[in-house]
Amino acid sequence: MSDLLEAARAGDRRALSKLLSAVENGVESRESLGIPHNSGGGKIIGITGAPGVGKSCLVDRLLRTFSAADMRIAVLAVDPSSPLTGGALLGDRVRMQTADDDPNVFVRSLATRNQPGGLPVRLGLMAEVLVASGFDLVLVETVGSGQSEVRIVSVADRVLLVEGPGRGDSIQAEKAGVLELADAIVVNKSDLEGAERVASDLRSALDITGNPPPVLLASARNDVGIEDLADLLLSLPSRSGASMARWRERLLTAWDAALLERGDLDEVLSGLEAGEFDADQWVAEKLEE
Ligand SMILES: Nc1nc2c(ncn2[C@@H]2O[C@H](COP(=O)(O)OP(=O)(O)O)[C@@H](O)[C@H]2O)c(=O)[nH]1
Ligand SMILES: [Mg+2]
Repeated sequence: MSDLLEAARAGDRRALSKLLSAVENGVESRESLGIPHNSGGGKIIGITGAPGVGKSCLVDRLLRTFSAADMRIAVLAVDPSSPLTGGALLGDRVRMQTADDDPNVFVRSLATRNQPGGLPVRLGLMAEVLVASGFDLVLVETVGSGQSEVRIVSVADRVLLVEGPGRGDSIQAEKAGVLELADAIVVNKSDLEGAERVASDLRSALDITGNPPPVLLASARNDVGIEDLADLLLSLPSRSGASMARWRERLLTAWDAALLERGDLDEVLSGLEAGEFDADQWVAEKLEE
């Protein structure tokens, strides 16, 4: 085991931050750290849903609840890159107020920097490093738009989809294919009108799948339904039937990572730009090798 991982396991937060940076920058790998492939044990939970639906507020409530039960919880918050700063937005840090002064809680924001699928290539390994560092649960909050909502299954053992009232969410999620992959759904903002309607619409839409995930109601604002949600997340079974879709996303993510981490990527891109070959041709050649 690397010294950093050992120190992180012993509760050294600076060592953990350094370790995560090393993983994020590709300095440390699964092999160098001796971390086994994720066996899907359920400790890594993806939290996805449209922007503004209340994911960060829910995560903050969950952190308090788990911490009060003396569990160690880590959060990886994936933010859209700001073209100006290239970094994470401040909002999530402000919202997750619990984080800074609670020894049971560790929060880290990550920028996506135009990664394919909207997720950082090494996000999965970072989450696994947190598990290896002794966290009982790792929550991964995604940007919640487009492909990242689906790609989260390549990283997370379980996926919680957050919905809210009044935005035609269920239809959106259906389009994005997230409904098919979610292991549980929480309709947040139950303090607002229309939340129960959204929940019952979702339940009836999902009933016909023969394999519906649980649909809960909660209000992060009023701290309602959070205990039930926390309990559910602790023993959430993987939804059967979502398995092939998961493996498909895992394969695509591994494929993207392999491509992006090629040493000759810049040359390939220049070749494409110069019209020396086209992308389909190049891929076909590599597949034959
Ligand atoms: N009424 C109501 N508003 C909420 C609730 N949870 C979050 N919000 C508000 O929704 C907005 C977006 O919340 P945020 O957690 O940042 O959403 P995210 O983009 O999904 O992470 C904020 O203005 C919150 O105050 C809730 O349970 N009820
Ligand atoms: Mg957020």
